[in-house]
Amino acid sequence: MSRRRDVTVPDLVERARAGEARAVARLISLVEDESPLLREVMAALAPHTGHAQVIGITGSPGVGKSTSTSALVTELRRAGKRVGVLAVDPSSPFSGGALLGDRVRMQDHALDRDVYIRSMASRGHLGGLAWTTPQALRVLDAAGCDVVLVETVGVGQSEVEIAGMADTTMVLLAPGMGDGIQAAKAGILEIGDLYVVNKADREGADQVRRDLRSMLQLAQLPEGAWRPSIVKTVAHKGEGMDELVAEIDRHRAWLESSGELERRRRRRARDEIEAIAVTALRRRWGDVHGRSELDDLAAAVVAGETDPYAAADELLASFTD
Ligand SMILES: Nc1nc2c(ncn2[C@@H]2O[C@H](COP(=O)(O)OP(=O)(O)OP(=O)(O)O)[C@@H](O)[C@H]2O)c(=O)[nH]1
Ligand SMILES: [Mg+2]
Repeated sequence: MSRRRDVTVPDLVERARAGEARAVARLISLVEDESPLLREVMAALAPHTGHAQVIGITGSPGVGKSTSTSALVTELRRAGKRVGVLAVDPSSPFSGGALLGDRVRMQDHALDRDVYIRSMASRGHLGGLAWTTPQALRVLDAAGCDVVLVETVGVGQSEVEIAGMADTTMVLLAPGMGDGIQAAKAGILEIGDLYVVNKADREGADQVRRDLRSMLQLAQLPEGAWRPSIVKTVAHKGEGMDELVAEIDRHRAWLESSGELERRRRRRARDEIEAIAVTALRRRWGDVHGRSELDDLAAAVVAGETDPYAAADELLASFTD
């Protein structure tokens, strides 16, 4: 009965491309719902992608990612860019919930037609973050965003995954959060193109910067490699945002001149194809829905009736049947 059913994919795509927020929202919901329509959606979007600059923003809980994102949006809007914001919560199966606070921090932009803000959950999805985020990015890209900011809280593997999806990855730190040690532990020193010491109005910001700089200097970089820069900001006052945008632009120019942009995008497409293929394989084997062929084979391996290699062969053979 619902009118929604009457909406066709070409119609939705056309409206999203014209910048209609509701159509964009609907397409991203199709991603979240793992809709069977996605195949058609992605085919329709493909010719219109490749324009958006994707910037990943990560860091420990509370460092100021959402506040910085909002301040960056302001700065990018001043430069006349259309901006998409994707807040990905890697720990929640529900969108909106944990990120409600973000909406409040983003309300400056709520009425701006050239800003599209969306929270997205990823847990509970068959392919997780690796599967949902790139597809949502395609939607925003095709919808005409010049820049898409992807905020993810740095827990577990999520920041490394997001870094793989972004052209430029920004890692936020703040004084008083034991970030120096945390940084080394979580391996964030390998993923940042830009490091932001936020809450520079607080004591200890210069120490964080010094610690970070000396840790970054230990890295052996090949000739011509990008040397990550460090910017100090006070996000809720918008301080340092002009410098941050200048560094983002400088990194962008390096990405293009070095050929790294193309390399990153190909690697991203590779990961995306892999995530879709692996998801399809898992679904086929019933990995998530109750008893499956995989369970049966596992039981056989435990019982010594077969070995893992033979079992894997059997599983793959069943896929090509
Ligand atoms: N003093 C000071 N406070 C800041 C600054 N930037 C953000 N805050 C405050 O820090 C708190 C956390 O900011 P958020 O932007 O929500 O941090 P977040 O990293 O998005 O947090 P999660 O999404 O929960 O991981 C808020 O109360 C902000 O107002 C800053 O530069 N200086
Ligand atoms: Mg946040």
